[in-house]
Amino acid sequence: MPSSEELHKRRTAAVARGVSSVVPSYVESAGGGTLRDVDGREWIDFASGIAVTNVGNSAPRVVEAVREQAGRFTHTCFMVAPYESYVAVCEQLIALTPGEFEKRAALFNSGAEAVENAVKIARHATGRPAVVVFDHAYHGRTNLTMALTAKVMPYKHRFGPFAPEVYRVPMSYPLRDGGLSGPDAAMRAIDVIEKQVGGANVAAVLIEPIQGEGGFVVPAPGFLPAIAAWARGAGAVFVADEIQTGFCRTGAWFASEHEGVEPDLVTTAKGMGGGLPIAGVVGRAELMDAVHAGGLGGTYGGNPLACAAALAAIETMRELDLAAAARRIEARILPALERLAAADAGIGEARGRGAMLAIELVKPGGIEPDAARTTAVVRACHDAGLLVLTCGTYGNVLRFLPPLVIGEREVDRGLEILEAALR
Ligand code: PLZ
Repeated sequence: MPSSEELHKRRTAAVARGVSSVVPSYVESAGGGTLRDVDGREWIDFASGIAVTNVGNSAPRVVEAVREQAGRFTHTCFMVAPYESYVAVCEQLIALTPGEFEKRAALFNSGAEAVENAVKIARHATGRPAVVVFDHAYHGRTNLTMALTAKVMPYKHRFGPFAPEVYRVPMSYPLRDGGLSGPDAAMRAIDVIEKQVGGANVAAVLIEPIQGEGGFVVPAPGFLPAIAAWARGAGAVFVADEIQTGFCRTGAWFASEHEGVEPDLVTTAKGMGGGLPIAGVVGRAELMDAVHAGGLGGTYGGNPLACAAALAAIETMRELDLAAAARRIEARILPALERLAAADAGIGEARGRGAMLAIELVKPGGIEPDAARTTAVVRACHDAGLLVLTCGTYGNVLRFLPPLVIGEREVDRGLEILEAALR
């Protein structure tokens, strides 16, 4: 097998520079909570391919289901000749998302595509144009979702013009808004919506219940319910983007549950497919069914291999109770992060839920972001074999997203590496 160094040379000559990688090592195999590279090094996986391999890499049920499906048929296009597994995945989305009301679902290929379709559905159902999003939000890289995403570098720089009728309002960000309460932060956002957009113009309010790329920002308690209640009152569709938070990641099937919020629509992807590309929009039947027949779709949406993988991943999450596993990961990692934060004036906060945890690095004595130290710590982690990612508008958040099936030994080893890297 070629070495990572050789592969890097080939890559530079073949792969566009715009597509970059976090580590220079090329993967040979992966499973559970580790990856092995082509140079024979083992990595502890605190990334899960950006919150995707919740059930682990090559989870046995997923592998078996994909293999079995590949032998029967690989693609017909659900819009041409339908098959059961697509329907079954929609049934699972309906059963697992919050809210006992009547729902429908539709399947797509990527998170961005799910978000685009949620906006299409909300606009169609309400007949209104405006979409409200939040500071630090991340919703994708397609044209509409770039407009919905907050951060310019690297996501939007020189890629405009962007889609119109997108309005950004302040987020609840306890470390950075002076500890504004959830309801007060919601009032601040609602005031901007009412004064600058107008409730009657809003098709959708779109929010990540815990922000992902934007910095693992957990809004203050009461923020999400207040925003959802306002949307209901204004006749706007409340859309929870659970693409990163969904499928047991935060210790519940969906993060909206922690605040008792029942979104009108939920977007899902990532963990849903156990590593295969699949995404969904699920929510109120009257909204989903408002769209005319033929108005939603795509060649590959709900591809049979991806549906087989999703059904197997969901079964694995149920059988192994991976929501509980995520809570156990939180119980093991978060106190350790809090101890590190207490001893290090450069850690502004340890936060997160379940297996979606982070520390935000700041200049000692205040909350000025420390991106340089974040980069240095991440590099030291990589040198020592711990795969971690950064995030945040200011690039100063270290995030921890282990597969939910990771072993305690790997978690503890990962924390040791992190602690040494911070030193
Ligand atoms: N909504 C909340 O987290 C994807 C993006 C990585 P796609 N997050 C990882 C990168 O740099 O491209 C994401 C998300 C939330 C939407 C998306 C978009 O999902 O499957 O990447 O399109």
